[in-house]
Amino acid sequence: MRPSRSSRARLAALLTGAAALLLTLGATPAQAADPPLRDLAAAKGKVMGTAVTGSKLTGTYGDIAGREFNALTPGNAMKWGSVEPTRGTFNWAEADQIVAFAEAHGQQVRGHTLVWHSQNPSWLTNGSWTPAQLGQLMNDHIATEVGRYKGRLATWDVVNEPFNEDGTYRQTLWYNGLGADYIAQALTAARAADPSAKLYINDYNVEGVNAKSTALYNLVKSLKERGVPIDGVGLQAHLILGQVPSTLQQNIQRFADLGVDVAITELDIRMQLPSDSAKLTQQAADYKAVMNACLAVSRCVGVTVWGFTDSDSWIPSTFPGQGAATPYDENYAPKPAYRAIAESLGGGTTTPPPMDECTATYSVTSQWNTGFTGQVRIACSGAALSSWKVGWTYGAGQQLTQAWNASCTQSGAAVTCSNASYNATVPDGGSVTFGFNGSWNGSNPVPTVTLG
Ligand code: G2I
Repeated sequence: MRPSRSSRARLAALLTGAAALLLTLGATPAQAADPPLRDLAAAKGKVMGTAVTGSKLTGTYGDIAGREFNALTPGNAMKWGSVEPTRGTFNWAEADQIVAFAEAHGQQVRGHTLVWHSQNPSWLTNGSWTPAQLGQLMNDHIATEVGRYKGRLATWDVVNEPFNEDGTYRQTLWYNGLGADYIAQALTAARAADPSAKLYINDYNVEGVNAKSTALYNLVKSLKERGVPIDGVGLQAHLILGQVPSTLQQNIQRFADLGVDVAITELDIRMQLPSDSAKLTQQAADYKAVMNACLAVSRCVGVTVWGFTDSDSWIPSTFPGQGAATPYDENYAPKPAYRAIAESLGGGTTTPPPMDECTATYSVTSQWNTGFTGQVRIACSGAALSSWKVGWTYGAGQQLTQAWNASCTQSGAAVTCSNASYNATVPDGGSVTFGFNGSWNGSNPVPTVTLG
């Protein structure tokens, strides 16, 4: 995602007389509100993502997932055991739902994960396969799943967790059957199935410089030398309170220097329960340290949290007695960690979170020789719209050629877009996104958008 600029249009006209009176009386102080994390991140050209559970994407959970994040990772929905529980019988429902939600909210999707030792269907793990059969199964799985979402997913975690802690290869179904080259084969198959997706290897305990991350480093180096398609490494970052590795930024940098992107893919920071204010303060500092390490390296594309709320975290069931690992508590109240993330992204200076406004955010989603695709997202929080109109002025001669989900006209440099008949309403906590193609020449700066 390219940087975007957000313009906040306070829709005073939407306030009822009573609410306006309250504001004047100061009972509900009008405060400048911080933009959501996704706008702060987009302005820095970074991804701020979250893992999600498809069945929960309604109500407050859906509102926050759509409002605060510009990327989603299905927490479980795309794993082999989820999509093909019985050989040849596919269940794409949750994965499709998450991709549709992301597209409706102008979010990237990180596909997770194709080749792993865990959460595989029992027909696969209990089967007895020759190496040729196993290779075929892996290739077919990748072709089917990556092919299904071709052109729609930004990224795939192609191979997950290939290493032991000492840097040797993990003895998995794949390694035992195909040897270490299963990794190159999987990446090659994924590239063939979707040439536009960024292909990653993802692992945990590889955040600092250590034996495991060095093994990953050596693998990526050799894959690059061999010309195997590898675009990035995912550092999961399932961290323990107070234990952000001091070599995190150095480690990110050494991968970047190999010519690959780096993403923090599964950040959470767990603590012994119950939480208290000292622990939450430490956690905020830890979140900020991770954000800052990524922000300091241009090839670190961004950070994804492994669940944004403590009510949707894998920690308590896996580490009994531990939890509170995410930026929102179980009741969706932002914790100090949320504020720390916002601050690291240049926000977090005001309180409380957005209460009475709708905002329009312009971003360029892809760009080539003379053309580009862009989108505008209109999001409301504490307010709502029954129709909308946005405008901007192009500063470098850009010319719209086509728009969808809005009717747009351009006169000289001035563009005006208004809602289509079917997306006039932007509910409180909801958003509408429309897209367009345009041409550009020389430069393609992001204009300031006005709403209202
Ligand atoms: O284990 C934490 C993460 C480590 N890196 C790879 C990730 O894919 C992994 O995610 C977790 C999910 O967050 C959990 O939700 O992977 C776990 C499995 O290794 C997931 O747990 C499983 C439970 O084990 C199942 O009992 C449950 O049916 O979640 C399933 C769906 O809720």
